[in-house]
Amino acid sequence: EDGLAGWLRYAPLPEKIAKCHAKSIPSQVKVLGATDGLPLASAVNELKLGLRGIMGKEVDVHSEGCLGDETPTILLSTLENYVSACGELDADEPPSLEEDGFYFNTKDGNVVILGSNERATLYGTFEYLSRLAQANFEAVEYVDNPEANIRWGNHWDNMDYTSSTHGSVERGYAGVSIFFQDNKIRSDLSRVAQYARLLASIRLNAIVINNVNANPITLTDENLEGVGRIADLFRPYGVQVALSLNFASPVELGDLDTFDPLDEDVVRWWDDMIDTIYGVVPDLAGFLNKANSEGQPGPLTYNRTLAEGANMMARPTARHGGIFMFRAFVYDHHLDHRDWYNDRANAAVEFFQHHDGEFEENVVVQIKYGPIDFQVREPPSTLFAHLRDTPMAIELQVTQEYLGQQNHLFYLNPLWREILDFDLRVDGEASYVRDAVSGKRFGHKLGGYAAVINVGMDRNWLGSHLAMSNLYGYGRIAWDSQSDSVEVIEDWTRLTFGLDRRVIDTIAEMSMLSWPMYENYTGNLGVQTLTDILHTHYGPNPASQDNNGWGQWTRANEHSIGMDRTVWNGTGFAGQYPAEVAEQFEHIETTPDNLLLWFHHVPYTHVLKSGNTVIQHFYDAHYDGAEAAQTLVPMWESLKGRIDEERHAHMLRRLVYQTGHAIVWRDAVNYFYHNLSGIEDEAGRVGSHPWRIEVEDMALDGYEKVAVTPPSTASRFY
Ligand code: BDP
Repeated sequence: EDGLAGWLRYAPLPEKIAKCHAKSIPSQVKVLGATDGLPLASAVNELKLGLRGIMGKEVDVHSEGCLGDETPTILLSTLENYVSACGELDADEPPSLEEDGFYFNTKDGNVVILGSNERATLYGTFEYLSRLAQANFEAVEYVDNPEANIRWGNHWDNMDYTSSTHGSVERGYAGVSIFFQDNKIRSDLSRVAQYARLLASIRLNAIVINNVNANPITLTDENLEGVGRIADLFRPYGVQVALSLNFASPVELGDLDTFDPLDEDVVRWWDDMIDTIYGVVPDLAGFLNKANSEGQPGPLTYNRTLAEGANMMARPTARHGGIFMFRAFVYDHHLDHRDWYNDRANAAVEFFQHHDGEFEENVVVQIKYGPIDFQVREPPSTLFAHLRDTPMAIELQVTQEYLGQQNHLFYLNPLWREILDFDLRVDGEASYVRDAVSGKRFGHKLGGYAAVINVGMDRNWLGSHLAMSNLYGYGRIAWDSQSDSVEVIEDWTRLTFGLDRRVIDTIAEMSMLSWPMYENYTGNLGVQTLTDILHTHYGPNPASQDNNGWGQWTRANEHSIGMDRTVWNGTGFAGQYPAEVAEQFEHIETTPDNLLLWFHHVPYTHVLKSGNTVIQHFYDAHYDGAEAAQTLVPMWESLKGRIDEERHAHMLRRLVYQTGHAIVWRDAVNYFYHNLSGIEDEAGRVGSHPWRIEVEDMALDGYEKVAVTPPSTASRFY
């Protein structure tokens, strides 16, 4: 077991269970209208594979026929095909299906799976197999519709070629790209075909294959032919390909001397280019663009608005039925850090609020969940409350940038739920982030989810076996924002490691512990994740947060800490929320402790609602977090023999590393604030570990020194 199969292992059920339920599985499959290379055909293959694996059962497949004869049948079809071949469905209520939704019925001895389209039928098939693999044989009948129609993955894969990487992945921690190698599309794309199955099984419907920091050469004829080959591998699973575009392509790739979005030649260049791309991939989902941010080109370069820039490329995309995802992650990374009133968190609303309603209908603004950048604790982006006339999507990260880079266990669903469940109170009415992004709150058909996924060539996809629960969990939450985090981790565990209750409970416990634990030893009270900010976004480096232009500041000095984002005395960010929420965050008394330093600048001696001072909370939380991390290894060790040796050993190494690194984090952060504030830890721990040997006191003989940043990347566990 190397993890390659992910949660689609189709492992045999325990013999007793399989035997007992064998009869409830029909031996005959009827599939209506399957064409090779399209999702219905994949559904049949998957069904055969799954039933063989899980139940040891072979089935006969017929390409026509209706329900009704005496033989129990598994029926796979789109609802439309079924009705035209067999007439109205015999159900109490005719199923009301939305795009990508399916009807599932195992009640009357048959298994009926009817999708609103082909990929929906495939989703229903995966659902059936997932139930079986979890030994769930309950007879049920239901309709499952998605909450949002945009359920995309984003890859930050680079089309690059350096001496050390051949297709690197930005913020990727699982090997090189499965798509690209040496400035080209890989000739062997077998991993892509396997990946397509995983994505379809969690109901993602599109995947952006290249980095938002896009290399224009993705669009050369040769590379587009390769994009076509990639699309051919995703198509059978109903996953549409999308591309990130570089705004300066007309200059970088074409022979124009401008990329001004209002220049006629530029408009024509993009029209032709987008036609060409759709000529190669007619069912391309659309495009993603990062403009005027972190050095990327965009319309602001020519004093054109962001809307003018997005629309120029969205128009030809619309002609092909595509969606244009436009990122809201626009900010100035050369902010003057000495200016108390400067605040990167304000940027998205400042850049976008006056352009609401100016975008073409197929433009969706893609917004990171927090106003800064994937931190361990952020309030939701204020932009979700400002774009009423523009569809939105929320951007999440499956890749654990800032969050331990797949070396630390961090189960993300609880964090995502907290953001999605936040009520922004627009116009004093219930306005949950989940309803803003699904389109429900402001009445848009388009809307949904994007997540940055660091899948790479590592056999276990994400670098760590347990991190795969985040990819699985992302699919679940993008389909149903209310999915319960514990249920999700339990389902994933059953599918990934089997039915042993002890294994399920232990992995659920470790996973549910992971966010509070990581927050405790990395950055408390909303101060953000205190990682190295300038390069790796990994190990502890509280000193790197301030005194730079990037704007992830803590404003820590000898006396006090926190970003004052109030309207009355600070950067004004709190005022970007609708009135009720703004009022809450404006005042220290009504700001929850866990966001205190996000909104307020207070002395280290400020007393929290918990009764503790800020500094003592820092000290205690870092000890608590690091101590909690020590429980991971014994918990995992207790599963030895209950799961396969290979995955057990692999994870154990990571967890051992994490427990050590948690102590490194604890001491680095505590020492830093202890030195800065000069305030002693009431429990006398900080600065006094008799057993601790500082690195300065160690000597190595016979080694040559090489600089490694951060030092932990030199660890064999990295
Ligand atoms: C930051 C990442 C950087 C990305 C950028 C983005 O550190 O690698 O290019 O976000 O989202 O979090 O565009």
